[in-house]
Amino acid sequence: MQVEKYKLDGFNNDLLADHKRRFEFVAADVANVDDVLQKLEAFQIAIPSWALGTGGTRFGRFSGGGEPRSLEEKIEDVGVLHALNKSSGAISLHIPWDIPQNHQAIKTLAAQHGLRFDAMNSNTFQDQAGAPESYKFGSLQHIDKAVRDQAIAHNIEVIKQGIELGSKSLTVWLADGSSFPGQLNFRGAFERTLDSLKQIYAALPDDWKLYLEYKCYEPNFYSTTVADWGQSLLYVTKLGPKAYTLVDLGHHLPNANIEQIVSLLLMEGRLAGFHFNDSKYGDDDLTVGSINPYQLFLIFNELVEGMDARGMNHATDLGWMIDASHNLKDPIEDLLQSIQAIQIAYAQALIVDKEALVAAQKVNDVALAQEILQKAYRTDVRALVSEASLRAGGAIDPIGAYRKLQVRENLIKERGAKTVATGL
Ligand code: AFD
Ligand code: MN
Ligand code: MN
Repeated sequence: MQVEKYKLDGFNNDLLADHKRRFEFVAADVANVDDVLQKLEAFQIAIPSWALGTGGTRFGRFSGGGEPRSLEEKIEDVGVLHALNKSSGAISLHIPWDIPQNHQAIKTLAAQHGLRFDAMNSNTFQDQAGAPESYKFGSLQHIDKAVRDQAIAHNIEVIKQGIELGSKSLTVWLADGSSFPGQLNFRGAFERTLDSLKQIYAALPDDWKLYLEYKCYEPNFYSTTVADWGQSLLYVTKLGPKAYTLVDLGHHLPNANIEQIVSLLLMEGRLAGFHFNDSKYGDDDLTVGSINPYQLFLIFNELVEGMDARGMNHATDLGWMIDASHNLKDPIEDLLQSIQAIQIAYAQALIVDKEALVAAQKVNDVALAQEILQKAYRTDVRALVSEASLRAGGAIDPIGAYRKLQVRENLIKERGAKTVATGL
């Protein structure tokens, strides 16, 4: 399924006059509008291969029609997203949910859609058919060296797959931990995990990064071996300069100040990047910005401030990815909504009057500091996001275009109404 350019142009033409009016209205108020548009155009958010099918919970899964049945079809779906918003120019694979058979052919297909390969994800939280060892009691932390060796070898294999595809990073998320007091010696688990990670780190090419993701609970319910940013930072600091801490927005205890975590990780030069999602209760994996868009804006405000303080390139120096699950909505529509929410928060952070904020902070003018942040947050920047998409060759309204061009109906015709995405 390809989004045909002439159809997209026809769709845009119908919206153009209205869009121009809204764009000029907001642009008149934004001093750095060209800079904002350029940064929005450059900003690409990777799509994980596991987000293209309907997700589920441990109680059930209600699959949708036209789900991708192979890695090739997942790449095509990301191609559709990217054609519509010009901001989804990368895909992140999960081994062994995706196993590329012919790397060159997969790379060529991705390039045809304007996609590159983002971080590679290993999987030592599920047992694979035929594997001699089980991860029931952990992987890199396991008391039995044979299990640890199997998990280490798997991660090294994932690096090799990534090298073939031109990826530059490995994301390690561990389900390791314990569900009952007394089950595990915390220090022993840490030391074994660190030793295993060191062996994986040693296999990283020089221009690669290792992202260590933390999560406070689940699937283990008493302790997690990489539970929070402090623990992740401890591991990555001991590993070396190619190791970084990855923040997944859903992996914190309630009310955690994620924007402060981000600021300090950036200060230390140890922020790997993001897995974006939103949540009400835990690792809910809901659409980005659907529950707490103000928090997302505050996070982006710290990201922009911290990246600028270190002279970093917003688009390329950190890893940006969505990690959400779509249990109710069409996954492609959900992803389009998530990307738009990220772009809105980013644009709002870019228009914060930083000089005025610094001046207000210097004299402890708390009310003014809040006014400055909320002025940016309350600006309707949607027309800026649309303009960036239009200039890059995408849609003024990506979800509107997706519906108008009947993409899902076409995918169902091609793939069938009863399909289940691979890897889910
Ligand atoms: C699980 C984890 C984590 C990870 C993903 C892929 O919670 O978010 O990134 O699996 O391994 O959802
Ligand atoms: Mn994640
Ligand atoms: Mn998660």
